[in-house]
Amino acid sequence: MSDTVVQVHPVTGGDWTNLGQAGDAVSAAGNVVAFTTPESEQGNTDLNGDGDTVDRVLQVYSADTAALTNVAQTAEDFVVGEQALVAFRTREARQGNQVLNDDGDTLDDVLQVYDAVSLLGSSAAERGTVGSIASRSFHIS
Ligand SMILES: [Ca+2]
Ligand SMILES: [Ca+2]
Repeated sequence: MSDTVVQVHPVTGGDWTNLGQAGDAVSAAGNVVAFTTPESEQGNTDLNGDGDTVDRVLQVYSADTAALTNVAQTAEDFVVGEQALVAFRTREARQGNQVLNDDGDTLDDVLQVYDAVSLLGSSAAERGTVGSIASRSFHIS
């Protein structure tokens, strides 16, 4: 089996950057590239820390900082917004049976948002925040 690997290239020219990560879905806006890495294609690495290697885990690359961040959350699907926000859908059962929407069960798909740059400020501490949308769950069939 061959793996699909994420590479990025600035539209203004320059060298390719091989992120060294498998990816099966990619979305980009501005300088932010988001993709999901199947753990099974990344050397059976547990990227979301739930003890298995069967998940597709969201990772985000910022061309501004050349930083690759493992968001460590499974993502069924995702979209990158114009202001470096990545919205994604996490199935609680795949995220180590974590309750992500404060309802006491692990049956839901929960919308989460990753702030790749930070709309709140520019300090490193404010970047990379993952927020769950509590008490909202939705199912896409
Ligand atoms: Ca895992
Ligand atoms: Ca739940």
